[in-house]
Amino acid sequence: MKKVKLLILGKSNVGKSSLINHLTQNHISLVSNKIHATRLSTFYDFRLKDYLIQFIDTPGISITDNNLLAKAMKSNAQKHFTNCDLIILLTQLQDSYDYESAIMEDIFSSNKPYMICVNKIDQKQNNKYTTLLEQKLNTKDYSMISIKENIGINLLVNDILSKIENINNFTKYKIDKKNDVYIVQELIRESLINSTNEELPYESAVRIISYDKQKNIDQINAEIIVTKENHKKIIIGKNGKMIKAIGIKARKNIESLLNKRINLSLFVLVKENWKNNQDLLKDFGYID
Ligand SMILES: Nc1nc2c(ncn2[C@@H]2O[C@H](COP(=O)(O)OP(=O)(O)OP(=O)(O)O)[C@@H](O)[C@H]2O)c(=O)[nH]1
Ligand SMILES: [Mg+2]
Repeated sequence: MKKVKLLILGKSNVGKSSLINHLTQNHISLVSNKIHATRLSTFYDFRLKDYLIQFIDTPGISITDNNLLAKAMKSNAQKHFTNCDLIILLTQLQDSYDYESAIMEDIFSSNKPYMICVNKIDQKQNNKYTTLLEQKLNTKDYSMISIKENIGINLLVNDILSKIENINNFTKYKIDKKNDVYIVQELIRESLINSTNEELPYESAVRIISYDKQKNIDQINAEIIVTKENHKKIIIGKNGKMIKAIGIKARKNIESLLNKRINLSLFVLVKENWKNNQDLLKDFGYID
């Protein structure tokens, strides 16, 4: 079976991870209404006719942040330009397409086949946005979808298929051995960021410290890393109530994904400047 690497790019919050979950019919990639949700480029398989599509989810790149974490997220997405066969630029109906036109420059220089797809058409219906998009991106060739309302998805899949059928040489890039661990790590972080508010989702990270695969039940130990003592207090909660809830939610999602029971132990740690700590960012898989 031919393996096709499909890179999904786009601004934070446009629905890149949601699209992967929808197409793979699995809760496999972290989804959140908080911006800068995804931090890792992880791979997810999807069978389409004679092809195995390997979606590459990417973090929506921040243009304003300048710490090592923001740079790592950017290069995380960019390194896959050379390691993919097809690119989907995902966007939405909005007032400005400056971000997308900047990404289009990178897509053009990669010389890879690409598609433009507009998500969340359930939210706004105004020609002014599509006119703006067509002007800014200089094209009328794009698909319109709503993942939430399941609109336009079959057409998008057909478009993907016809693009793939025109590709002659597929890239041989090998997926990181730790991909499965990173998927679990992101699902724990999903539970964490969807249970917390204000700056906490952005000030925290998750690291898998051990992953012991057993016949009946896997033991996973993970650390939640935060920048301040009071964040630690919030995450643990009164009598450990909060961390327990975060663990239960994450465990349920991981178990249904793996189709196996797991035992998940979470520990909270304060590391003030983790966003600029190269070793920690490496441990999280954010940099090579
Ligand atoms: N209304 C509406 N909301 C959607 C749709 N698709 C996704 N969302 C929501 O948009 C939010 C962001 O979705 P994500 O999939 O996490 O976005 P992302 O592009 O992966 O974001 P980053 O990981 O931060 O780059 C979530 O709250 C989704 O539920 C849609 O078609 N319509
Ligand atoms: Mg995402």
